[in-house]
Amino acid sequence: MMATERTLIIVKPGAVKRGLIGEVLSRLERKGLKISGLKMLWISREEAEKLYSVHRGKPFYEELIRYITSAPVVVGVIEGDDAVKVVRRVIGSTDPKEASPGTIRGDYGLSVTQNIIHASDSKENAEREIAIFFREGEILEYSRADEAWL
Ligand code: 3AN
Repeated sequence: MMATERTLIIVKPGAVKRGLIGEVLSRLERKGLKISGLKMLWISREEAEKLYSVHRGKPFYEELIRYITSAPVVVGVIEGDDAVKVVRRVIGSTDPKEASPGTIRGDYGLSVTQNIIHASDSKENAEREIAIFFREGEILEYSRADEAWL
């Protein structure tokens, strides 16, 4: 059973600084996923702590917070059938050294901290993470013209 879902993505600071915003968003678009919310912002310490609350106490936690707050990011709400799973497949494994070529992480780097893009790992986390960065009015309803062909 297919179900339209939404998920949160974050184009991370390293990808923004490397000029990869368009490339990353383009890969999600060409897969047939819909961008229903999008903004550029500089994540605050408080937002970063909320986003990564499950990682608090882990050895890489401080580095993660420092990195995600080090430069602007692009946050997006991505919609589509089974979007949570599909987006994570397009992105690839957490460790870019293990991520398959053809995935975003597999094609653009080697560092597990600076791994280009974040995406929610469950529907529940997607809703929690979307609420950190978006008000409902900022998420827009429309159809893609190619929807019937995807
Ligand atoms: P994913 O982003 O694939 O869901 P998580 O949720 O396990 O992966 O980890 C969140 C973020 O924490 C990753 N995107 C990565 O930047 C960082 N991270 C995860 N594991 C490590 C690690 N062993 N060393 C350094 N950073 C890590």
